[in-house]
Amino acid sequence: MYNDKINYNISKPANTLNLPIMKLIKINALGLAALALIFSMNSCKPKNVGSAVSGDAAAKSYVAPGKYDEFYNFVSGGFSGQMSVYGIPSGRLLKVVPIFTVNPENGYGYSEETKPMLNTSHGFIPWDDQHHLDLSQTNGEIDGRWIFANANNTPRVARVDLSTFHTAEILELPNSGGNHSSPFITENTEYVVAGTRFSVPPDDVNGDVPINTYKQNFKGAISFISVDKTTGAMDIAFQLQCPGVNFDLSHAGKGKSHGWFFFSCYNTEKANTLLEVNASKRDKDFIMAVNWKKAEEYLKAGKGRKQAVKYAHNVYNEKTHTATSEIKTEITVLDTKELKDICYFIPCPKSPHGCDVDPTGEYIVGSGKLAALIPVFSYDKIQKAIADKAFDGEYDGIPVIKYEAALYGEVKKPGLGPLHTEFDGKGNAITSFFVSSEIVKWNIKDLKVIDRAPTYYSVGHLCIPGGDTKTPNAKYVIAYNKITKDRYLPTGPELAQSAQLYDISGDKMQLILDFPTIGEPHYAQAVAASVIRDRSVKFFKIEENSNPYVSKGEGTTKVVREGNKIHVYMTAIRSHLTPDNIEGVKMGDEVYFHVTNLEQDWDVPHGFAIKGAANAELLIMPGETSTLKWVPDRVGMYPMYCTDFCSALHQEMQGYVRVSPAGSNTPISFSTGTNLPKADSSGTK
Ligand code: RUQ
Ligand code: CUA
Repeated sequence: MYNDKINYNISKPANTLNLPIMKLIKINALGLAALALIFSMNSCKPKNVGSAVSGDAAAKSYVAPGKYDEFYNFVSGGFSGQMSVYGIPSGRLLKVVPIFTVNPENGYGYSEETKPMLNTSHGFIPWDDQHHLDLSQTNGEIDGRWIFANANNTPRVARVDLSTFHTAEILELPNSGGNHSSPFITENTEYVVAGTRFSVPPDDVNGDVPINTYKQNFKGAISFISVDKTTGAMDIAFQLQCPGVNFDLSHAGKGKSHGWFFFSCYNTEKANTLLEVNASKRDKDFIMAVNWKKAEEYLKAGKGRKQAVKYAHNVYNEKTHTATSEIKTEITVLDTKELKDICYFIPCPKSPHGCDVDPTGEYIVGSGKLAALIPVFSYDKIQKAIADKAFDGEYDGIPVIKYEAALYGEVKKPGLGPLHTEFDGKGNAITSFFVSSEIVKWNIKDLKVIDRAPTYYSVGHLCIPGGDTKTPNAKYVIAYNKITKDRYLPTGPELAQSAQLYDISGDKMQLILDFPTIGEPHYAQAVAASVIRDRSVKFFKIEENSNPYVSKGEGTTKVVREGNKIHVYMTAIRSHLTPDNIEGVKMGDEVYFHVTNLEQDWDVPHGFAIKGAANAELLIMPGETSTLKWVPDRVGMYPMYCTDFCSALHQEMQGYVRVSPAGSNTPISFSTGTNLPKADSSGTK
């Protein structure tokens, strides 16, 4: 029946079409081989792709030139380390925000002011794998202030300020490896949580142990990061030490379940090799329910243990336009094995991935990557099970709630390879299915499938504006796909990363647009444009600029030698740099160009570049000061210029730096327009 239904409704990748679902339910060694086969054959082309988009689709996603989109869509960049921002429904790319990666386009991570943002306890790390984003909330609704981002590889959480679209803060996480279950927030942004994907020996014990001592020596950690209500400043409030499973994803309770957090866990087998097989042995893994209000009580009662660790905390200051990095050395850890009633395990079939909570806070959906059904758990039943001690023993000292005691019901035969679920706020859920390449809408109350639509191909994530808040805005769902295959013009071995937009305002989900994305998209967030757009900073006030190297007018520009360091206090305004003729630089000097953009107008950045700089350009916002370090490598004449087409005479916005041999007696001099070099008065030391 299941197969009949899909055959009838949609075109399926041929290789997965005829696989009897029963084979998938009993996973044994053979079943695993079959699954491996499906996962590797997931990208075949449905036969009637051309008919998948109907006639009025173009009109639905059309936003006329000069008109604004209705929604902002913030999309994680995966291995690009960036976040990109699109307009919905047009799919137009509005901005790329570098977070965990250097960006030569605007000098992030290259300018002296922004380098500290990428500092870690391992030193400067210019890249990461950015998977998940979460918009800040107040009372369970998106408030438009910040968006949080995770870094998987070198565990970090970032906060991006949505008035500037700048990365404002980055916090490294100790005791973690592969910060995947992150950054998920509570309904008033009290906390951002970050669960470790890899369990590892804690940072304060000797990690030089045989890998096969995993079961004895490896621990899981979940960080609760507090967020200051006014400034957004982050801090590790406490960490939970947990059994050595792998935390995958999570979501906070909301409404009635506010005070709880739910985490999907896999590798409850505690395997340390060939996880593909060894972490798929148990019939059920877990969702871990965390009572964080209880954890707060233990913390207040002094039950935490201080642990010596090392982690970086980087903060960007919009007044000095400068980041600072501090290495911190202590956190407080709560041991969930000793401290009862913080954590409970709920059995969840087959390596759960997405862990999603519906808008009412009552239903918790676990998506087992290898499961042929979707279990829906009930918050009320979980509470009752805890009160009744309806447990199936313990796992590492933590009670395991009986599956039936926590279960509201199962969505039967929804599709293959469920990953993520979003909610429409009208009592329905939409789940992505990687293996069967489709999105499926089902009713939360009766658990019946209502509609399904194919994706091209192998969908990972889904996004409904506000889809994980108390008040979803269910006009669209956006699917973020893992494979595009034949959907775009060929571009060599790698094809465009892609998203697809569906209109879900009617009974049937309707595909209306394909649009490419930057990097591999994972979690995304969307919100009505009105929540964000009026908060936008238009320029930085020059009188508030407290960068130590600012020049607030051309009269204060200067060139100062301090030993072999030369500081150029420079300004940029349409259409010249001041100074634009500089002499007296010698081989062996390090030159710092501190460029202040004097413009006080929206959207007038100036750029700065100089020949031979082993660095990116600067892109300096109006009212901002930014610094480029340059070490000339040979004697001669070096052109410099503005890189951003800022005015009709942008091309004239240029100048020269003369570099003389070490030991020459060319004095420091600088000028603009006079051709009369003026010697530096503030001192050649
Ligand atoms: S997670 S595909 Cu990092 Cu993308 Cu679910
Ligand atoms: Cu300034 Cu071009």
